[in-house]
Amino acid sequence: MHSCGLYNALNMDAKRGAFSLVCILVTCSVIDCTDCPDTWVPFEGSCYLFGHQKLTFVEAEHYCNQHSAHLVHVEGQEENAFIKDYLRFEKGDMWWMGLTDDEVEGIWKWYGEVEKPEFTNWAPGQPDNGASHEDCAEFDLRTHYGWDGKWNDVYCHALLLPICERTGLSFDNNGIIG
Ligand SMILES: [Ca+2]
Ligand SMILES: [Ca+2]
Repeated sequence: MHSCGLYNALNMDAKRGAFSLVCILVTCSVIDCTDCPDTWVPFEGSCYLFGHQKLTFVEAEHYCNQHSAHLVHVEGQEENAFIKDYLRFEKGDMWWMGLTDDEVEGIWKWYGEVEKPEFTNWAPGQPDNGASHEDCAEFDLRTHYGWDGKWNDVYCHALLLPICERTGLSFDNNGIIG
């Protein structure tokens, strides 16, 4: 899918799809665009795959690796908002991101990275390391909690849906820039 940032904003309002042609005609010449494989969603230079098979955290990371990706690393407010908005139109209310405190309790890190995350969006009272055993983070849209996609730690062997992220190809008026 060849698209760009404004496309995504429009996309959310239109429940996806209807504005893609508008984007290609109007905005791709003025805003940098991201090229993604089919079924992947572009946003700000990355491509996202919202999986439909429930997996454990490790299985989900492996699933993403098989697609040349990793479980999503949320680098800031805008990326977080993009994902939350997208999930409102998806079936499923618990989705993995690549964040874990499996190595050292209470020290959350993006899987495979050394640095601690600069941005987080935990739900009220989370992470709570429930039953002393919750070491993997998810977007939680369960209505009875009312967290509206905020982050929660859960048992890593829970079966949740994966969100994969990989680098996209960016374009400007002259073609590929990265
Ligand atoms: Ca924990
Ligand atoms: Ca929790």
